[in-house]
Amino acid sequence: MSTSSNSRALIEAALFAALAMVLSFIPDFASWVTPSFGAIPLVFLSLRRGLKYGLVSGFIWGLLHFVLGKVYYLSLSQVVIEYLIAFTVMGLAGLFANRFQKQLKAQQRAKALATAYLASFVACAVRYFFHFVAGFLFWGSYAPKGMSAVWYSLTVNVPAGLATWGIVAICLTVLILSYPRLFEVD
Ligand code: 218
Repeated sequence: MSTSSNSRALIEAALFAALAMVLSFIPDFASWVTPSFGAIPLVFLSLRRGLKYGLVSGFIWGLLHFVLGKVYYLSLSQVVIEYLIAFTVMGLAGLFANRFQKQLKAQQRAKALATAYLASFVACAVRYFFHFVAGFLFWGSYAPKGMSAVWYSLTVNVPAGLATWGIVAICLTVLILSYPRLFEVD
């Protein structure tokens, strides 16, 4: 890869992190179960540019929460898990970028869709696994009376992860079926 296409990819990673951050400002209409809309541009970028830039973009997205004061702080290890690690691992969708790109090029739309669903599922599952862990370690005191911290965290973070996967899957479906060239690089 030439230096200039490397920097183009990096610039895209930063731009899509910024876009993800803008979408993070959509109000939490369903408390902690509200889907994370920023996951849409993040998974898109990861499928377009691959694992490395996906992880970089996720890391920048996480950092932007600190810059813009949008962090729910309970302790240092909690914010490291929930804002640095959890946002960065969304870039794992990029693990599937090569397979996805080949399928798109071969016009295998159904296969490309299936790969995109798998990639977004893995990204959401790993991210919300970290929120689940932080949930029972740090957020247990918010559980309704008599509910265990682990069960409380599951009932919050599993629906949140599924909701996030759902909106990402819907948007990827539209993009892949109607604007597949957006995923192509140069
Ligand atoms: C049970 C529970 N409640 C709240 C949180 C915190 N949490 C959940 C999901 C996403 C994020 C990142 C900001 O959107 C945070 C801080 C939790 N982990 N568990």
